Amino acid sequence: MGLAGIALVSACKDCKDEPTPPVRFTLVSGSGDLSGKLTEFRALLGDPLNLTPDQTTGRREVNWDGVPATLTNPNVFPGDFFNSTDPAVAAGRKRGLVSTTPGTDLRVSNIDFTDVVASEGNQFNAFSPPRTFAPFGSTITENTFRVPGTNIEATVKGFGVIFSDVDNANSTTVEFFEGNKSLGTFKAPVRTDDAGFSFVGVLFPDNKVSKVVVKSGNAAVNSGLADSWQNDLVVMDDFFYDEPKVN
Ligand SMILES: [Ca+2]
Ligand SMILES: [Ca+2]
Ligand SMILES: [Ca+2]
Repeated sequence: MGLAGIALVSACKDCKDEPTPPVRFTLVSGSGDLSGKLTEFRALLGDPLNLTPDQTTGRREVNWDGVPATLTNPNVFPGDFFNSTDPAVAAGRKRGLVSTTPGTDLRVSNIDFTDVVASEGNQFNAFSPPRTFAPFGSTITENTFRVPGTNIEATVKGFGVIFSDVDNANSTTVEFFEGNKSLGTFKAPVRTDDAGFSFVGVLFPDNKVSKVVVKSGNAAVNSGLADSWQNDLVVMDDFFYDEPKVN
């Protein structure tokens, strides 16, 4: 079972209005063998796994593995790749995800970023081989949602992400927003086995999540720093979210 909880979003210091009601959530997180955690989180998001636009239930997943070779390894990955609105483009690119970074670029790798951080080849792993994902010039990736195949802004109830090589219990977080209001920040657990994967997924039954800010590590993958507890380099693989909708 996931960890159900409530979080007080903001203390109302001097205001005379009613305090902000607690936010209900279900957290699913873990490291090591993630299979049970993913089964649990997929069930929370709902079935089926949607592969085409015009859906109202179920979930979406992005494993980066369908990204073409021309957009893999150079710093040219367009953050709206999985929200194409072009009728001529295949349905597989219409998943309603738009990612941006305050850094310089987004990058998809099929070689575990070994061309960037040579010493990390045996630490970064693809959960779904061969491709993984990371921001450059920053550790932050901001994710928003659209009705798949359109530019219509949408929200989700839940979002989860698999990380590779979390060494520091405070380096890697996922923060959820409803409009400008933070619904909470959740930490990824440190890696616990040779595969090195960690997962964080949170579902908010009463809220409309419009933005998910992922902080993967506390030093950018291309910082030139060696991976350490202090300068923890982390990459991402699979994303999971329920069908983006106008609620
Ligand atoms: Ca993958
Ligand atoms: Ca490491
Ligand atoms: Ca690391």
